[in-house]
Amino acid sequence: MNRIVVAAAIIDDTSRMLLLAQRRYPPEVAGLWELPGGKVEDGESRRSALEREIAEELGTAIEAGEQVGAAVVLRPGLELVALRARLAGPPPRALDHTALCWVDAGRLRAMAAAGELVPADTAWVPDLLELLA
Ligand code: 523
Repeated sequence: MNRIVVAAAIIDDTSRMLLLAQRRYPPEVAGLWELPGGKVEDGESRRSALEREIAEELGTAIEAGEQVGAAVVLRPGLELVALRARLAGPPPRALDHTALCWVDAGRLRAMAAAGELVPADTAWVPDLLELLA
């Protein structure tokens, strides 16, 4: 069966900044930065799954919207999809990650070039740069 992992492109429209979260595990990607999210459970929509994951991982609320970029195949049967999102609650906290940071387009480009993003998420950098422009 095909499982979906959803990830949040949380963008502050006023400051044109994107929220990144630093992974704590597994060792292969620990220390790298990602769009936070997790697996869609049976019976959940992608948006409600993402809203639940963000509540669990960041202790805040988002409104999830349209898909950003293309789906990325993580491995056979597991696809990663990014959704645009807007913060709709208190400042996010790193409950499941090592750290959080807000980045502008220039910083995102530099982090991607330096290999500081989780590999799968680098596919979305051009789409994210467009949203931050
Ligand atoms: N990714 C990924 N990028 C990204 C996320 C949120 C997830 O590449 N922005 C990958 C990492 C894992 C898989 O998607 O291979 C599941 O991610 P996640 O964060 O749900 O990890 P776990 O630890 O919750 O997954 P399980 O332990 O397997 O439930």
